[in-house]
Amino acid sequence: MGLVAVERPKPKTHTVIIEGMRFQPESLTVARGDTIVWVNKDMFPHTATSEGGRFDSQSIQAEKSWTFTAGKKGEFAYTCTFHPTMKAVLYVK
Ligand SMILES: [Cu+2]
Repeated sequence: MGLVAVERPKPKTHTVIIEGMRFQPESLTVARGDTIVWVNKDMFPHTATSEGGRFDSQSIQAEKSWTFTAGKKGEFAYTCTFHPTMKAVLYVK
């Protein structure tokens, strides 16, 4: 009887494109430890700000990006504080 080795999946990197006043994809599911990169393709700043305060990119300038590593399970609705009609959800499993 040996020890059962449980392989942890390697963390992945996911990309959310911000373009045309939208987060793409609007719904993203990641695993704990994964990294999410928001890339602003618009010509003006946006933010990725979770409603519960879990994460806040602050202002992401045009052609810039912001990286967040998901450390906690949950469902995180987020928005852009400059454009409250922009809505998306990050699910961390
Ligand atoms: Cu915005």
